[in-house]
Amino acid sequence: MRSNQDTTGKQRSPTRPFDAKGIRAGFPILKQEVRGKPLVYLDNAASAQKPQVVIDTLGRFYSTSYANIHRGIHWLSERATEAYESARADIQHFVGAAEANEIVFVRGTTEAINLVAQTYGRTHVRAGDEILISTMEHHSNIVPWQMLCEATGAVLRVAPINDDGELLLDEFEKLLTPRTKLTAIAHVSNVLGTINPIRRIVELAHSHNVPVLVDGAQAVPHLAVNVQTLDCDFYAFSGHKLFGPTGIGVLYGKAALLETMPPYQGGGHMIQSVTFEKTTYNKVPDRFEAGTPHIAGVVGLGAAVDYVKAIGLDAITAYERELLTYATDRISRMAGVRLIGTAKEKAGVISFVVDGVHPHDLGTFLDNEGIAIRAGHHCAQPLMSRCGVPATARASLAFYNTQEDIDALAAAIHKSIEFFR
Ligand code: C6P
Repeated sequence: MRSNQDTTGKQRSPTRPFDAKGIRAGFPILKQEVRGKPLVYLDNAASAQKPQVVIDTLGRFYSTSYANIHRGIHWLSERATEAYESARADIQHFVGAAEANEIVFVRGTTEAINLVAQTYGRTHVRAGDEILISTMEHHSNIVPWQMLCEATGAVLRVAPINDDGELLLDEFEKLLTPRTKLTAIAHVSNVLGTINPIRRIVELAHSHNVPVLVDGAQAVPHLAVNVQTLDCDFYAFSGHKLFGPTGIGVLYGKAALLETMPPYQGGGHMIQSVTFEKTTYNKVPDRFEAGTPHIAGVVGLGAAVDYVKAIGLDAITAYERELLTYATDRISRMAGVRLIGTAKEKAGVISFVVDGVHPHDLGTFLDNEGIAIRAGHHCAQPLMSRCGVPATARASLAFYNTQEDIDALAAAIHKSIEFFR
C-alpha cells in the first residue's frame, strides 16, 4: 500500500477528516467488552494493538511461506528470505535510512540499546570517558550504559529537565565535553510525552564530535521519523508499539558506524568462515543477526509499517495532537488531578496523579470500568524521583482512540475521586 492511499486502498484526500472510528474497526481486539463494559484501550505506550492486516499477514506467512531463511536452497526458504528482506526494505523506507543494510533486526528497543552499548561502547569507551543521557530516560536507556560504565570505568552523566518535563538544552550542551563518547536520548518520553528536539540535540552533539543514539520507542507510532534528516547515528524502536508483533525491533545505525562495530552475539549466519583457530564475521547487518531470527515478526512488522504509512504519519500526528489537547483539557480541569509532564511539544501520553488516590488503586478502579491504562513508575524510577512522585497513572493514545474514549476516561476518573473520597 502506498502512502497516498488509505487502508482500503482509496486515494487519501488531504482535506478528508481523520477516520479514527473506521480505523478502529480494523482492530478486532478493540471490539470486545471487558468486565461488561466496552473496552477503552489507553495503554498504547506499553504496547499497541494489532490491525487485522498484520494478524492476516502473520497467518498467511505461516500458512504459505514459512521456512528458515538465508540457509535453504529450497523454494520455501527462498520465499521466506524474500519476505524477510523485503520487510527490511519497507522499514528502511519507513525511517528514511539510506541503505537497507543500516536496518538491524533485534528483539526490541531494549536489545537495540544493549547491542550498541556492548559493541560500539566496548570498542570506543575507556576509563574516564563519559556517556551522556537525560533525566527522562526509560531504564532501557539507563541500565545498559551503567553496565558499560561498570565494565570500562566510564562515567554516566545526566542532563536535567525543567518542571514541565523539557530537556534543558543549555545544561545538555555544557555536559558535552571531550570526554563524552556518546549521548543517548529519548525522542519521546514514555512518562511525560515530551518530544525532544532531536535535530537540535544532534547538531549540538556533533559539534562536539559526539555520536547520538535516539531511543525512538515512543516516537515512531506518532511522528514521521527520517533518520537522515535527524542525522542521528543510531535509532532504536520496538515493533510491538508500532502495531506490529512482539519480540521484534529495529536498530538503525549509520553504515559507516555499524561497519566499525564487532558482533554482539556469536552463532550461525553472523560468520563468513569458521575454523577452530579463527572466525571471520559476516557483513553488516548479518553480523548482528546471529541465529534464526524472528522471521514472521519481521514480516509482520513490514506489514505494520506499510499499514501506518498508508494512513499517513502526518495525518496521525495532527489527529493525535487534537485528541491530546482535548484529553489534557478534560483531565487537567478536574479538581484534585495534577498532570505530570506539561511540555510545549508533546505526543499522546498523559501522566497524572489524583490527590488521595494511589495510581495503582486508580488503575484497578478504571479497569473495572473497562478502561486500560498503566499505573506505576513506567520503568523510569529516576524520573519519578525528579517529579517527586512514586508513581503516576498514565493514559497513552493511538490513532484508533476517540473523544468518546477520553470522555469515558474522564467520567471514570471523576467516579473514582467520588469513590475514594
Ligand atoms: N516502555 C512503557 O509502558 P521494549 O520493552 O524493549 O520494547 O521497550 C523499552 C522501552 C525503551 N524506551 C522507551 C522510551 C520505552 O517507553 C520503552 C518501553 C513501555 O512505557 C514498557 S516499560
